[in-house]
Amino acid sequence: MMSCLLVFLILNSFTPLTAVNVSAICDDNANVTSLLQQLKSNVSGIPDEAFQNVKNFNSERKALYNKIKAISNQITAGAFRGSLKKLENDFEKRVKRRIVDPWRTRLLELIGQIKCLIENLPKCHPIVDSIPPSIREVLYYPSLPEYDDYVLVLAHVTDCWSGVANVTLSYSVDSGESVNLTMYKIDDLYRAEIPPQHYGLNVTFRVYAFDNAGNMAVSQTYSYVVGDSRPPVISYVERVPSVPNYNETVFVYVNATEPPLASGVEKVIVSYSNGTEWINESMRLQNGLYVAEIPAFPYGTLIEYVIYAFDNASNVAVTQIYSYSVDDRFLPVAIIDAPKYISESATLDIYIHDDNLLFGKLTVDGETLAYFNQSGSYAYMWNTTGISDGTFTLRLDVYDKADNHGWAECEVIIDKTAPKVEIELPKNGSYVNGLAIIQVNVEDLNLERAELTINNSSYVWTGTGTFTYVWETTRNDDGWYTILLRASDKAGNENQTSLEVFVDNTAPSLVNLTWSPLEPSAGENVSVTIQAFDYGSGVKNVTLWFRTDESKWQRLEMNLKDGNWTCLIPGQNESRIVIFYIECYDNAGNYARTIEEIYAVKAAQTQQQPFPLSWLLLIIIIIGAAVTLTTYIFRHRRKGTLGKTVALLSLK
Ligand SMILES: [Ca+2]
Ligand SMILES: [Ca+2]
Ligand SMILES: [Ca+2]
Ligand SMILES: [Ca+2]
Repeated sequence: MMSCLLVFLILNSFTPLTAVNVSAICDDNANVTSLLQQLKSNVSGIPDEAFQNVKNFNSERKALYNKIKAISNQITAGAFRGSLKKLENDFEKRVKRRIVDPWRTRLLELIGQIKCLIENLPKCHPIVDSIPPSIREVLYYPSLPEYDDYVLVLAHVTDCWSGVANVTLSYSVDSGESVNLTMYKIDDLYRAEIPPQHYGLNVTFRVYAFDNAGNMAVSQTYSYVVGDSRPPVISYVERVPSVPNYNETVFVYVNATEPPLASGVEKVIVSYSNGTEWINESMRLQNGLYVAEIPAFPYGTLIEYVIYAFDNASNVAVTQIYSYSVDDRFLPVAIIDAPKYISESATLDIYIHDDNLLFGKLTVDGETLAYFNQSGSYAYMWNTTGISDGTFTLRLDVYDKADNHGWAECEVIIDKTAPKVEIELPKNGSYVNGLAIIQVNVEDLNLERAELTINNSSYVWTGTGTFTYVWETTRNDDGWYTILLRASDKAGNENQTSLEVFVDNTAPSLVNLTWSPLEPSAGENVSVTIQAFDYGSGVKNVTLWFRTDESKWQRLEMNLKDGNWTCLIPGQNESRIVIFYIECYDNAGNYARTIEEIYAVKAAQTQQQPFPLSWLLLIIIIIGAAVTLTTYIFRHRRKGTLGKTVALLSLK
C-alpha cells in the first residue's frame, strides 16, 4: 500500500495555488529570480568534465535546469517553504553527488545565497488563507472487505497556506448513524480504520478535512458491501457407533460454524453411498451439532460418506471421504439340551441362531455328529449304538461370517446296562412266618429307583447294594405271596426278579390223643397215638417228650401211619409215674403241643398194693398247676410279639 502511495506522490504534479490579495512583492523576490536565472545559466554552462557518476551529460544538465525552473515556479506561486525544501533536498543534494570541484563549490555558494533570500521572502508576503484543504486522493484497503477485515482508509490531504488542521473519517452502516473517526497523519497521509462489519451490510464513508483557517473540504462518498468468501469451518465429524452392526443405524454428528460476523451456515448435508449410488441427507441442528442418520446396511457393506457445509454466501466446505465397513459383533447363539443319562438313543434339542450364520457343528468327544447351515431349532436323534457306557461331552460350536464363535457344551452319561437285581432271601417256594427276613441286592452305576413289592405293598429306595427288609407276615393271611424286586436306572433301563413264598402263621393242631394201655404194668410199653393237622405248610414232625419221676426228659420221634402219629413209650418199673406230652412243628416253624399227660406203672401181673390214691391226686394237682402256668407264660409272650410291626431296611 505504501509503495502505491509513493507512486501516487511522484506522479501527481503540483497544482499551483492562487494567492489572493497578495499585491506587494518584496524586492527579494526579484533578487531570487535573478539569482535563479544565474544558476540556470551556470548549470547550462557546466563542462562535461565537471560531472561524476553521470552517463549522459546533456540529460543531467537538462534535469538540473528543470529543477531550477520548478523552484522558480514555486516562488512565483508564493510556495516559499516548498521551494526552499525542493532546493535543499532535490537540487543541492544532486549537485553534491554529481558535480566535482571547483564547479561544485561555486554552485553551492550560489545555492546558499538563494536559500537566504527565500527564507526572508515570507516576511514580506502576509498570507490570508480562504482556500480549503485539498483532498487529493482517498483510498481504502482491502478493496473487497470481508466480515473480519478492518478497512484502512488513507487520505492525501494538503493545504498550502494555513496548513491542514485535522482530517476526519465519517462512516455509516446501512444508512445508520454516522460514526466519526479522527484520521492520524503519517507522512502527508491521514489514516483511520473502519472496524469489521457484518456480512452483507453496506458501508459508506467520506473524508472531512479542515485547515488552520477553518476551511473545510469533503471528499466524495465511498461505499463497499461486506463480503464473505470463506466456507464454514467443519471442526468435528463423528459417527456413533464407530463400528456399526448390520442392524444399527449410524448417527453422524458434525460441528460446522461460521465466525460471528460471517454470513452463517445455511445448511449441512451428509452424502453417503453403499457402493451403488450416493444419497444426500440434510442434517438437522441439534444441541449445537448437525446430525443425520445413515440407515442400517447388511453385514460387510462398505459405506462411504462425505459432509458438505454451505454458508449464506454460497461458499461450501467439503470434508474428506469417511468410510466404515458394516460389522457383526453379535456372537452366534448355541444351545444344546440333552438328557443327562442316555441308553440306546436320545433326542438332542439344538438351537442355533445368527443373522450371518456360517455353520454350526455338533460333536461328541471331538467326533462330528452333524452340521447345521441354517439358524433354527433342531431335534437331533442320536443313536448311541456302538458307543460303550461312559461319560461323554456333547458340544455345539456355531460360527458366523464375521468369525464370531458361540458354543455350548453338556455332559451326558451313556448307560445301556440294566440294573442287576437279586432276591437273596428267602428262597423261592419257601415257607415264612412271623418276622420274615427279605434280603435283596441291587447293583447299577446310575440307579434311579429300586422297588420291593410284597402283597401290593411297595418299598422304594435309591441306593445300590444289599438291603434287608423285615416282613411282619402275621399281618397277612396265610397263603402264597409273590416277592417282586424291580429296579430302573437313570437311562431308563429296567430289570426285575420275583419269587413265591408261603406264609403260614397257623400252628398245627393235635387231636385225639390216646395211649394204651392207660395203666400199664411194670415193663409194659405204652403205645401213644395222636392225629396232627396243619393248614398251610403241613406237618413237619411230631415229637413226644416223656420223663418219669426219676428221670429227665427224653424225646421220641413219632411216625405217621394211616393218618395217625404213633410211638411207643418204653416200659417202666413198677410204681413209676410217667409224664409226657406231644409237640408238633409245621414246615413254617409253627409249633403246637399238648398238655402233659400222666400215668402210673402198675405192678406186674401179681397184685400189688395199690398206689395210695391220695398221693396220686396231690401230684396231679401240682402238675396241672405247673402246666397251666407254663401255658399262660407261653401265650403271654406270643401275644406280645404279635403286636409289633417290624419293617426295616438296612442300607449297605
Ligand atoms: Ca463464510
Ligand atoms: Ca453374528
Ligand atoms: Ca445301568
Ligand atoms: Ca401251619
